[in-house]
Amino acid sequence: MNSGERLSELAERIRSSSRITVLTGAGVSAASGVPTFRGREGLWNNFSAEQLATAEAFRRDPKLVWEWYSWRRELISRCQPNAAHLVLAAWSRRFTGFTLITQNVDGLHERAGTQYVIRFHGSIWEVSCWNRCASSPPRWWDDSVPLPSIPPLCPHCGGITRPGVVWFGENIDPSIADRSLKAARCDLFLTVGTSALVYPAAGLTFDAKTQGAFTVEINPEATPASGSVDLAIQEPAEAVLPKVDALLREK
Ligand code: BV8
Ligand code: ZN
Repeated sequence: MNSGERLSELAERIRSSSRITVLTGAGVSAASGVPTFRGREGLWNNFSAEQLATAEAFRRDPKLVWEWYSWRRELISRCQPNAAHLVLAAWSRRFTGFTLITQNVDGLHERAGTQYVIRFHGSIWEVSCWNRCASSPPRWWDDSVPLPSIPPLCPHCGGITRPGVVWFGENIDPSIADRSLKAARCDLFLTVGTSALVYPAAGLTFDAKTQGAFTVEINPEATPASGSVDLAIQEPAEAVLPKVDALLREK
């Protein structure tokens, strides 16, 4: 199948599906200028995941880890949602039975107006008390740029806060994991802009397939999921999604 045929196939599948679930990764924010994790300019290239995105790293050097998150927050605050975010947001409003699960913590899907985003790995715009002090909520919104101090302090106990994200070696919030597994029971599952390396998020595509969904991957590079999905579209999300949306509007 050529590219045009692949896009038409995807449009046809969307038309005939009553439950559509989309899983996104850093690639969907690449066109907005948010560095991916493993690309050439990937975030991890300068740092290793083990160095920074783990509770052990934070325990060892909270200032270093917060300097990395603060740098990302400032960068993301200057980025805008791109065409891929905007099409997915329109679909979240137009289609009933539509669920968007994102691994991204940048908040761009929400800023694009997407309804009911499942934030699988939390949000860079939320924090929680590192001491989990009794008077603080489990997590709270803090989008201050720049941060008032590094590390920022918990207003309830004066201790330090941590970013409201899921680190390597930490469990996914059980209710989020449960909602995501339920959402994988769908007619059409789209995985967009993820290297399909990080579990359990990457497992959702295979869960969807084993439960009978037609699975589609949108990613300019091949990934460990490419050989298993029913349709692989090896093009950038910000090019593919508007074209598919245009096809949907034709009929
Ligand atoms: C868990 C939040 C149970 C933070 C992230 C050993 C010890 C401990 C754990 C493990 C272990 N071995 C394996 C594990 C499990 C581990 C894991 O999977 N590790 C991997 C590296 C092997 N997972 C976990 O630890 C998870 N928890 O398993 O709990 C447990 C408990 C205790 C002990 C064991 C298990 C928690 C993982 C969550 C980590 N947090 N982020 C933060 O953001 O700072 S993960 C981080 O990477 C991102 O959130 C993202 O979700 C994830 C994957 O990255 P991608 O989004 O896919 O981005 P990437 O750069 O990789 O790829 C971008 C893609 O886009 C590319 O393919 C590119 O081609 C494409 N692209 C580029 N441009 C475009 C494009 N596509 C479309 N259009 C474009 N224009
Ligand atoms: Zn506190």
